[in-house]
Amino acid sequence: MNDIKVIVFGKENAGKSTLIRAIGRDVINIDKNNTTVSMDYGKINIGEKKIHFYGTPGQERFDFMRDILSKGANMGIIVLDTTMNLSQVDTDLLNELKQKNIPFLIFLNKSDISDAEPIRKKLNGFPTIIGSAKMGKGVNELIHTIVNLS
Ligand SMILES: Nc1nc2c(ncn2[C@@H]2O[C@H](COP(=O)(O)OP(=O)(O)OP(=O)(O)O)[C@@H](O)[C@H]2O)c(=O)[nH]1
Ligand SMILES: [Mg+2]
Repeated sequence: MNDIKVIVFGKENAGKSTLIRAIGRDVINIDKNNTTVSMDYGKINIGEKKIHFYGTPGQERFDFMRDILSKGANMGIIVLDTTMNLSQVDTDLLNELKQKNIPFLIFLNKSDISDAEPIRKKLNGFPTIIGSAKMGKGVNELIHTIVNLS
């Protein structure tokens, strides 16, 4: 498969839009007052592969957008804000992706200002990458893991 559709999930303010900006060059963020009101989109080409990233809005009122964007997804990324504890929204997301059989990675974001290890330990058994979308840390590892999984 040469076109890979990756959906970026996570709760409000986790850093989804920032992560997509860190991944690609031609990126669209549809934001209003610094929150995503529709979607983000970014694309990277690696060899023969085109990886399309669709960022979802974190606000609950946009639940419908997540369903629309998730159609035909090959992979998911769950962005977690490691300055906060795991929330119900996060565990619901994990369970939903497991149920839908969509392979996913968890990006433990904001590790520039927080110790991500405690959350990583709690997520024992899930594939995690510690990073910082803002600093561009962990982004290459994320891309390579996606390419290897696809
Ligand atoms: N310190 C730090 N701040 C970050 C990092 N990633 C994102 N942020 C900040 O977190 C805030 C929210 O980032 P966004 O990328 O807009 O978050 P989002 O998940 O797209 O938010 P919604 O679209 O509202 O769901 C912004 O102020 C970012 O600068 C990071 O790795 N480290
Ligand atoms: Mg956003």
